[in-house]
Amino acid sequence: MLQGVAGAGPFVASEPEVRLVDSTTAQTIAVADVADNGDFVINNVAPGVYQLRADSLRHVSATLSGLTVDGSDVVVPAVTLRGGDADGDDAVAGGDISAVVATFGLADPNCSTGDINCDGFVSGADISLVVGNFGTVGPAPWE
Ligand SMILES: [Ca+2]
Ligand SMILES: [Ca+2]
Repeated sequence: MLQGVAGAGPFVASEPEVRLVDSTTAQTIAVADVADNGDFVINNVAPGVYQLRADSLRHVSATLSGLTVDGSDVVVPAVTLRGGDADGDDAVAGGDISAVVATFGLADPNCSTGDINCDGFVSGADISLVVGNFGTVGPAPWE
């Protein structure tokens, strides 16, 4: 079993998922949804070395490499994904500022491109996320 705790709050609204990849074959072994409290569990993981990849809408992905599973339960550290990737290219850059500015002040009930924190509106909070995480490129470190 593989267990972990991810970010909470706005992160949860943006459909986070965690993907388990076999480090040898690069094949995806499992994809886990992340619960409201940030928990995820992946059961029946064969012994081996894996990479975990966490991703979420409007956030930059993060990876944890060299994860060894040897038959006992593994609890991974929490990860906080950095928001601000409005255009979905897994980096926070100038295009993301443009995307947020272009929809600034609008209601966005579907959490589309400008609503980074998925609160239903494109506002200063979304700009702050883009500016605060500007230059982040995925996959980011798992931290
Ligand atoms: Ca981007
Ligand atoms: Ca917002």
